Amino acid sequence: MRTNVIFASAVLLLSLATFSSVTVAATTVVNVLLEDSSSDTAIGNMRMSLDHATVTAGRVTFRAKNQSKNLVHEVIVVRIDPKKPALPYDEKKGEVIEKQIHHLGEISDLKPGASGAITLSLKPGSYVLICNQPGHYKAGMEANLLVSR
Ligand SMILES: [Cu+2]
Repeated sequence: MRTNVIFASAVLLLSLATFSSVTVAATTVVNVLLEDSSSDTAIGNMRMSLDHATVTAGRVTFRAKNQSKNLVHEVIVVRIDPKKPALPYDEKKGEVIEKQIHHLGEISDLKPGASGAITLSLKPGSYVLICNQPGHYKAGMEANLLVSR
């Protein structure tokens, strides 16, 4: 009888351990706020802000909300090359050159008030989220994200 109790406890502990390792591997959610002077007059220009500066490597869900009253915004997730940290930029178009960056995925063309999400599997490294509507990147729509081990 006593052996059965010990065995049952061991099984219980084992399943708890399995459960917690699953919990650790769960997806991290990063909320992304897209704002400009139409959503908040205190914002001189445009802004992209994240509720995390660092996340652990693995699955990351980005949930973006466009707070603008009149502008389309978007979120592009870019992995930064440590040897070339500056993103290539086309001054004429007012856009980051998407063909020349490590473009991992995007939540494109969010209408004013709209929300969207994307889930990516991220390796450790430096990343930047940008809005590449013409002029928006230089107007301040970028946010850094560090992915740690
Ligand atoms: Cu934008």
